Amino acid sequence: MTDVVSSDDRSLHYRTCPLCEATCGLEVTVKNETVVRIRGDRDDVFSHGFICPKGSTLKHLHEDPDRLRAPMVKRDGGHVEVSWNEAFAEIERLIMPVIEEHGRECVAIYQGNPSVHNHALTIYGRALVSALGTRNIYSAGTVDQMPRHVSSGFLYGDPLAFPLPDLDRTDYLLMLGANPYESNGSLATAPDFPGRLQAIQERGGRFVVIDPRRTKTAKAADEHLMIRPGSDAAWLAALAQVLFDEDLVDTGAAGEHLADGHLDEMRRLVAPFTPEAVEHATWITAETTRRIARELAAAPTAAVYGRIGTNTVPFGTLASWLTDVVTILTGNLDQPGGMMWAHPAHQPPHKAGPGRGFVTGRRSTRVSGHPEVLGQFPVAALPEEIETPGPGKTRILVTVAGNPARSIPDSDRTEAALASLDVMVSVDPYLNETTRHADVILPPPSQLERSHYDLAFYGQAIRNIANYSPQLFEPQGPREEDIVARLALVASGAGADADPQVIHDMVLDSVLHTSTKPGRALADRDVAELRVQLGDRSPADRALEVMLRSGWAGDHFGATPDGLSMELLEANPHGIDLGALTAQLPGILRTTSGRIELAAQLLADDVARLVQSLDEATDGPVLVGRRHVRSNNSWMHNVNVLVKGRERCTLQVHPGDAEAWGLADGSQARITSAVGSVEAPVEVTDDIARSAVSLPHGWGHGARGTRMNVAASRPGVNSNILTDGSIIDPLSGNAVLNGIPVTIQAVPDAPVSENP
Ligand SMILES: Nc1nc2c(c(=O)[nH]1)N[C@H]1C(S)=C(S)[C@@H](COP(=O)(O)OP(=O)(O)OC[C@H]3O[C@@H](n4cnc5c(=O)[nH]c(N)nc54)[C@H](O)[C@@H]3O)O[C@H]1N2
Ligand SMILES: Nc1nc2c(c(=O)[nH]1)N[C@H]1C(S)=C(S)[C@@H](COP(=O)(O)OP(=O)(O)OC[C@H]3O[C@@H](n4cnc5c(=O)[nH]c(N)nc54)[C@H](O)[C@@H]3O)O[C@H]1N2
Ligand code: SF4
Ligand SMILES: [Mo]
Repeated sequence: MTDVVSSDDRSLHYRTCPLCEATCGLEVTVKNETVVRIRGDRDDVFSHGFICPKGSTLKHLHEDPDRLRAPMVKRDGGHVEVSWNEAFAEIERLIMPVIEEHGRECVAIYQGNPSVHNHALTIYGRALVSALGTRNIYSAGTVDQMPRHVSSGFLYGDPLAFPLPDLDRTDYLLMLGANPYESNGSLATAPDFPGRLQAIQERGGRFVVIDPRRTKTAKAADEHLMIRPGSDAAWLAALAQVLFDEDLVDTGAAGEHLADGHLDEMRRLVAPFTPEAVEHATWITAETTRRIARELAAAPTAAVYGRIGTNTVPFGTLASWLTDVVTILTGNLDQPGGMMWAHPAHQPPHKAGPGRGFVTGRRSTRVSGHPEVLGQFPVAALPEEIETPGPGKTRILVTVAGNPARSIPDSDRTEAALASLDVMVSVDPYLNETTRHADVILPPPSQLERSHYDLAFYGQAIRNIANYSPQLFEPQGPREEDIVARLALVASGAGADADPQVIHDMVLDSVLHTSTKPGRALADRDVAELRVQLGDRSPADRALEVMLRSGWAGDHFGATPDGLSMELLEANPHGIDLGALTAQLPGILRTTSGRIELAAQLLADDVARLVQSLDEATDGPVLVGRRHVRSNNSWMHNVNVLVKGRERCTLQVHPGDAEAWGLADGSQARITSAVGSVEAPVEVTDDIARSAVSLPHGWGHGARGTRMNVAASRPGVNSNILTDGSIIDPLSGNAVLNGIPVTIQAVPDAPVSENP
């Protein structure tokens, strides 16, 4: 029973919040087709009533007058509303001649962050990419977590198999470059992350935060160490060095799965990183490094968890790898209370044995030769691919749920590149800094007008959970999968009038085909027989139904009667808890050896660069980012209840630096990097390390041609004007967004005008 109708015509609905990775359960009260209240669902099996200030704003997003309800087409430099048929006809008219002249290598796609918070886009993304017929694939993954994929790919053979901190059972959490008190957690889906951290302390455990800022999370921690931005990899290597040097290595049960000789190779690789050798480069004293290594080794269970601050730096992949190395050396991999893998309901059971392994660099970018990773190119390289003439130049760009004009490095260059495209098409609900460059904008229904299942985030949740939310309101336009299907058909050359059902059938067939492959639970089943068993649902939900029913926890279309089905999920609107994480070794391994490749070659090869960095650490100011609980990257600044109050887009400066640079709290500073310059109001605070400064990302609104009126009234400045797209982590192609060298100057007060 999803809906409860009370006496005064109010009805209660239970939905999972799709806005961040925490997957909180919401209780939505509706009266007369209008949302009158949203609060945390106290009966949600995972979030138990927790909610953040963004959760209740699904109402505001749904009702936002600036949210696009009809497609927009560019006419005479501005955007005008058109019908859906006209929009697709316009796309066909614009793209086909360019494709005919330049071939499909002139097409590129960028998939932004909300496309993994939306199962329709997750399921239909591949169909769109294959219809576009291009290998120029970019996503927000290369301004975010790609290092974690690459290190997991090399270690375990599967780039999606990254271990998660077992927060609810750990005795000791070492957390680097993450601030879950604001972000609510990432690559570790754990609603009420703050509450789970407090619970570690309440049961006598400890959590330690490594961050150049004294964040809210750091303030709650038992210990906080201010680290030099970008140096986590070196510091983690030092922890490993101490573990070897002091004979504290005990790999525990995971030890038997390590590839032969790799432990010795690891010892050799980290040997140069003595605590003394990394002291200057990391700002952490040798004594402290030794103590933390000993604490990790002594703790009954410990988890080492790194996020944005460890990923979006020049050694992102090494830092990500070394978090797992320290985990393994202390016997905490695949152990309750350590780092464990989720096993989401929709996945098949794991099978032990050698896999296909993980490779990168099967092709490379045209201009700078950056290797492909996970089938993608680094998005930091997108602008140069658009600018640089010659065969293969990007002329057509499709963006889906992304705002690269604010989220990728070097925004001035990025926006100039977007403006120079032959054709740009965006699937997006807002006319924002990116979509203002689009020839056609296709707006999806609101979050309340679609169903929701966290396909991506249950794969990285700290418990195995299944929770499905039906749509609350009937969509006012086509569903997002219909939009993507029609776009795919136009792009494939089938024409603007082609029936999207063709794509829906293809997507469903492909999911059915996968779930009936040899070795799968449904291997001997007839696809036609399964198809008729599917409910009368939206196309994306039919594909989801196959995935859920064929997964390890599924009902296998009747063969496992107690298993998950859509009916069972609908009958459990607060979710189904499939339990704490369980040991997954060795079945999860997909390396060619079937073992953990602890010292995989490409990772080992990059260590020389890390050794070299120890001598290169300079003292100049560097810029780091930050998040605030009331923001969500670049796109929720149009919600008044979230942006009202004190200015949040400030440059945080340490009091000592402020004095040296002639800055006062509330004054203006000019921040200049190798690629750009911005001015921001100064916030003097000792919550930031000396010689680091911090600006949040995702601001810089009010650009000409955008239609986000609230955001334009509180524009802030865009920190990505300062980040440099030519500097990336070479193994993952991930952009460097933290530790940017900058210079800071005081901006003299504007002269006070004499006239009233
Ligand atoms: N300097 C700096 N830059 C950063 C970061 C940083 O820490 N520092 N963080 C990086 C990270 S981690 C990320 S993930 C990226 C995010 O990068 P992006 O994904 O490019 O940007 P977002 O700001 O998340 O914008 C999301 C877009 O999707 C639209 N949207 C929202 N919901 C939907 C939907 O359901 N369907 C569709 N079609 N569109 C939707 C919004 O209107 C918006 O245009 O930014 C990165 N950029
Ligand atoms: N409210 C809110 N929630 C969000 C988002 C949002 O924009 N707003 N975005 C969502 C997304 S897309 C993501 S990916 C997650 C990110 O989730 P988190 O990783 O938890 O996000 P941040 O708050 O950016 O935390 C990164 C921390 O790293 C620190 N840092 C910077 N450089 C370094 C360094 O070199 N070393 C170390 N050790 N620390 C460093 C920063 O000071 C910052 O405190 O949050 C998600 N949740
Ligand atoms: S923490 Fe994330 S999932 Fe939970 S209410 Fe806030 S935005 Fe939604
Ligand atoms: Mo992200």
